[in-house]
Amino acid sequence: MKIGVLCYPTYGGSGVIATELGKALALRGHEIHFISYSQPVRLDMFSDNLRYHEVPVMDYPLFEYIPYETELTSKLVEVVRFEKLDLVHVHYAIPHASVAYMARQILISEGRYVPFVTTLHGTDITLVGRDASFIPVVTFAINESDAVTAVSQSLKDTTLHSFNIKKDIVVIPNFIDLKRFSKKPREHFRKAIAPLNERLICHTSNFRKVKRVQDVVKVFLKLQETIPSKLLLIGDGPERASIERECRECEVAENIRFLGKQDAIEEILSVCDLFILPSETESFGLAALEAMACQLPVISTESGGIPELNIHGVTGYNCRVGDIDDMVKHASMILSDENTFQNFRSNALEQAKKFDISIIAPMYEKMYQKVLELTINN
Ligand code: GMT
Repeated sequence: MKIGVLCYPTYGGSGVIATELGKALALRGHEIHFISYSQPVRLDMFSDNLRYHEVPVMDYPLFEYIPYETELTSKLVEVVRFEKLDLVHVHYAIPHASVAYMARQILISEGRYVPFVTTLHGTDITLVGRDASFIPVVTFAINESDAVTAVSQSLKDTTLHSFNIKKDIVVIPNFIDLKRFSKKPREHFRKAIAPLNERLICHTSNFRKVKRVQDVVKVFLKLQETIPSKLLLIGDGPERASIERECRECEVAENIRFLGKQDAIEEILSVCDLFILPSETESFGLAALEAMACQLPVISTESGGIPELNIHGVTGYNCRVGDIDDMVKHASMILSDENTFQNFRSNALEQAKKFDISIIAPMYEKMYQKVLELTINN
């Protein structure tokens, strides 16, 4: 199949999933065309089956706000025409679903129908999409999609609850490449960070408010009173500067490290002992899955789709949003007994295996085939 992919190219989970899926499908023989305003960060491998088309973004004095949607639509139409794409897969509804709809209409006027699949990722529904100003366009574009997927049952339920959706939504969970994300022997690295064999606590995110990174620090500060530990914070974003400033002023500042954006996250996860994800909302929690694949138990919240991934009492614990004491209590339960800790570690890996890309990529393939069959039969 020849598939066009619209996604955000940045470090966000939806861009990562879009790119990794595209790479996997290219390896399975499909021709994948990414269309975005800059090269997706995970598009790091060469293959004749992988192409990237940059959307030119015109800066003109009249445009106080750049008409990106119009430029993206034009680019998509151009790529479909020239590359003869069979289908378009859009990741993150805003604005990609309405862009794909517009492109489909333009192509219909030329006598060809190019179907599009919309994958809902989370904040396009839970935060941004529910804003009243977006509702008519998001609802229409979801309903007009040839197929719709959501990355968790929870996100599907929220979408059906928040919008007037007539289209069937299929749950296809996020995935991981276990060949890349696995615990690597990096003892020298661990010794350098934790010379006294302290426990290493870890968090990865885009440091947006919804991630509640300040809760990670609060949990760590309490936990380290009884369990010698260090905290590694990976990623960057709007909340980082203020949280980093506060951490510099605390007594154990030397035990908290801000590592910024990292490409080889699996190398860092490999030396850690526990992952904390205290998000306010989280449709899936891809960062937690990456950690679990590297054998880290997870302390997270019970919000959104997290409980579908992190099994309470088995791979970690899910606590109420903001319940620091409960998170500390459960983190201590996991870390203070070696047998318990090793059980949680192996349970985390077993659970992560269910989300291997080799299991999930064929689900998308099947969905594309179904959509194409319906298109031909209509
Ligand atoms: O986590 C973010 O804020 C980024 C956002 C995105 O779309 O890039 O992530 C969402 O999609 C990820 C991939 O499907 C999910 O793993 C995240 O749970 C989801 N984030 C939220 O729902 C807050």
